[in-house]
Amino acid sequence: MERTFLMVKPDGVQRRLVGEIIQRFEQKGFKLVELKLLTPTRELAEEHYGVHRDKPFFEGVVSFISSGPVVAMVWEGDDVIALSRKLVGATKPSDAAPGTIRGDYANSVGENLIHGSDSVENAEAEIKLWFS
Ligand code: DGI
Repeated sequence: MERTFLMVKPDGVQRRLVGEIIQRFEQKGFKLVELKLLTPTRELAEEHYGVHRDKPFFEGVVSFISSGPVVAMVWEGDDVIALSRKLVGATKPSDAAPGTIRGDYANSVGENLIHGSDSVENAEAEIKLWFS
């Protein structure tokens, strides 16, 4: 059974969208196996987005993620990594299809409500980083 790491970002918590977002994954048939509310330290945010360290938006994304409470979660199910990415939707607002979380609720590339692991390797690393 596959597992993935999902996180409702600070904008999702502030906009009271936690319940709506969780409901979508429950309705899809996935199982919630870990959940915690925390304000990530800068160090944790930098490690989480380490792959983007050289990108111009790195500082912005790190500051944003560590700016307030997030809901960190582990979800389980068949093909949950790829299917979650479909429920989340594309990063750019102009590409995020209606019916996806970002397509329905986000209009900014930076403040896009939710993170979802994009590969088995990253899911394992992110679950370890956030829940060990
Ligand atoms: O996996 P995603 O969250 O869809 O996207 P990603 O892994 O390519 O990027 C991680 C986060 O970094 C993304 O959710 C928002 C931010 N980001 C990515 N590309 C840009 C960006 N932020 C800004 N401001 N501009 C970008 O081009």
